[in-house]
Amino acid sequence: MPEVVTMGETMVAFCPEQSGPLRYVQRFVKRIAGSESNVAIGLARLGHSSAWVSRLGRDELGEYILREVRAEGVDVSHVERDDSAPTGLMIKEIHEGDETRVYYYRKGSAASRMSVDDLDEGFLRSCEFIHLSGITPALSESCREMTQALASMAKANGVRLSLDPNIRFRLWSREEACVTLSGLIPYADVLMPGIEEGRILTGESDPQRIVQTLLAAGAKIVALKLGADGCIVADASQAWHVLPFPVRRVVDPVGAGDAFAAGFLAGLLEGLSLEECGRMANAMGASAVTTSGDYEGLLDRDAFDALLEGREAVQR
Ligand code: KDG
Repeated sequence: MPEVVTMGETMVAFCPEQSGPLRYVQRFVKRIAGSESNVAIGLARLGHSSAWVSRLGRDELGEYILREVRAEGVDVSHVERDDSAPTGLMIKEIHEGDETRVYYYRKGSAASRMSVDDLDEGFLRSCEFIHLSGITPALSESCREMTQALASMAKANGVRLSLDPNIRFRLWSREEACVTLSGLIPYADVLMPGIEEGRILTGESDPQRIVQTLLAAGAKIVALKLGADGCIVADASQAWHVLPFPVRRVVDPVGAGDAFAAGFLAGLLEGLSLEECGRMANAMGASAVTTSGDYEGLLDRDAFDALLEGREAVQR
């Protein structure tokens, strides 16, 4: 059985080969994009077993996603196919200074039709962690109900819940996000917000106060991502500011949060201290931003251990 099960939508992403308005772009690179499958892939790179649960259309794009995630060593045996709804799609547009805009074509997608009927309790109770992001409850009413039911199911079965708020304003309002995500925080054994999300969820601006407020709201462990400043990791009895791993050049920051989550969960699975989990998370986040694509830059275990130990990776 997988150690970690993640659940959420993965789309096909068309990424332009040139910058400027899409109307003038001729060529695109086809990739996959989905926060939860990124986390599952990150864990697999680090040698942990993971599964990704979702719905895809019974279409070629769905076939492509399934193939890619499976090829990364993730269990996709619980991905359902939908005969009457398509696989979600997103198209990126690159502007001056590498600013990226995203256009979603995911309303009514197969994944947005996930519901409590997609929760296979027998499968979900056998893992150590269930990882969710705040993207899933923002997809539809049935997805929102499903995430709440999943959080209760995890608690009832003694499975630890990991939650990345991943607030996407394209999908819901600040108010809707706050209400729904605040309802999930008491179920979170691990909560991994970015600093801006921490501000939104708590109304506080100081990082230490954000962490304390989220712990008081019921999260057991908080890992607050501070970008270039590393992270703060804390539980009821300890708090650490963990310094970042230096990055020479940021090529593509998308996916860094998912890599961070994979590193942190891997550390917990390996029984490491919170501080060491934060270090692993920072190192994974740093490796994700060095290449384009959400997860392509993630290191394999040998190279990752070499990075952690400050030595050169062996060239094979
Ligand atoms: O974390 C990165 C993913 O979230 C991204 O690849 C897909 O933006 C995305 C979304 O909203 O699902």
